[in-house]
Amino acid sequence: MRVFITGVDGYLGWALAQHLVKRGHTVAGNDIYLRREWVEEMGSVSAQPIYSMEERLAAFREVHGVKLDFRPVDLLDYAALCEFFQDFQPEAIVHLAEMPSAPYSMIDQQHAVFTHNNNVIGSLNVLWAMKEVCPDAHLVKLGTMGEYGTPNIDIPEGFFEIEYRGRKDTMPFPRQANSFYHLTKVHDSNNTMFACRTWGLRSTDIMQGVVFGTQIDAMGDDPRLRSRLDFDQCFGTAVNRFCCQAVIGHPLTLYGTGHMKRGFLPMRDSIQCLTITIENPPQKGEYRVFNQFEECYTIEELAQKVQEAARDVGLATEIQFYENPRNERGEHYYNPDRQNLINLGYQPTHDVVEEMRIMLKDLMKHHDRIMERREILVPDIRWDGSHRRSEIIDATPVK
Ligand code: USQ
Repeated sequence: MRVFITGVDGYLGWALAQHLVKRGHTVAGNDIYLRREWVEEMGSVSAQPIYSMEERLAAFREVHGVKLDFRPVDLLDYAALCEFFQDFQPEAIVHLAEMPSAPYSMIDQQHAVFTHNNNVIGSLNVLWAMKEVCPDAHLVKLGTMGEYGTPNIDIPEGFFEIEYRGRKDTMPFPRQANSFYHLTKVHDSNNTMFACRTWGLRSTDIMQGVVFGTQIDAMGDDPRLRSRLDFDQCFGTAVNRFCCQAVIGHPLTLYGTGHMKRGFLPMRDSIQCLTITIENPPQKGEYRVFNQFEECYTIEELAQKVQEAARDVGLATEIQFYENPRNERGEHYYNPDRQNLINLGYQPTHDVVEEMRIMLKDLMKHHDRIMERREILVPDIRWDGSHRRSEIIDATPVK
């Protein structure tokens, strides 16, 4: 199949491109390296060194034996996007080119507006380009579990049946996003659902949990093929940050109660799920939603798993509670479904601690890169706009 990946230089895009060519697909993609710039803006770097796109593309060809058809096209440049689609004629489009950080979108007015413009307009351009150039292609759009928020009832996959004043209907499940970033994903979902209904496009909206991991099998040992791995407060997700912290002996930074519950999945599961989705397209005009995660844990349980994995590789790690810079529920119910992907053959990784051991061993090689930037590990972007470093609220290590 001809698969187009927007954001192919990113954390998931680069891994997915390699996995797909190994399975015999033809891959093209765009990127304008914004992720590299944003992480630099945060005063950070990828813990795993990443190479220039030229070096990455050369390694891709050398190791995988095929060319990745790449252009540095901005999704906001509609004419260039249409031209690329016209030349490549994609059968599937995996849309990963968005600003993915909740804290980044909450820095100030400019960052909130940038996030909305980049994400919502970029995604709208993808929908229009599909309508104009390749209306039969399947859009695999990366949403987020964060679209649903943390309601006090079970979370279905996109839709639920509701009875109200004696009448029944199947409706989109309410979205209660908790950052300007997560809200862009809600707006994208609405635009995509509308485009499917109105123009007959087909799409799978992936509500993905928090991803972690340093590698997938397709990358092999060539460092030029490895993915980036961020640990700053904006682009480092919880597990990736905790593993980097463990490597340099920094306490694991648990925010607030540590009881916030989320769905997590290793990168290899994320890539497995995206591949299953691509290879099992929906009907024309269909808009379907898949919740994508391996299992749900509290952040404290997660930190304890990192602590266990760190112990296994010889690292002593403490957990510390910090004042929560975010405005989110500290205690809540959380029970989302994830049956759709299982029905299509998804086999969740069950040894999450083993995955963390692999990550820690990869990251230990880059101890000094993380150590040099240890001051950025404590967050200071607050949801109320009053930015200052968070304080430790309970320095007692968790048993
Ligand atoms: N957290 C800590 N300590 C840290 C970092 C995070 O306690 O050092 C807590 C946060 O307060 C939050 C939870 O861990 O309660 C998850 O935070 P995160 O930064 O790992 O993930 P989040 O901001 O939710 O966003 C990430 C990705 C985003 C994706 C989302 C999926 O950056 O692109 O959409 O995960 S989900 O969380 O399911 O919405």
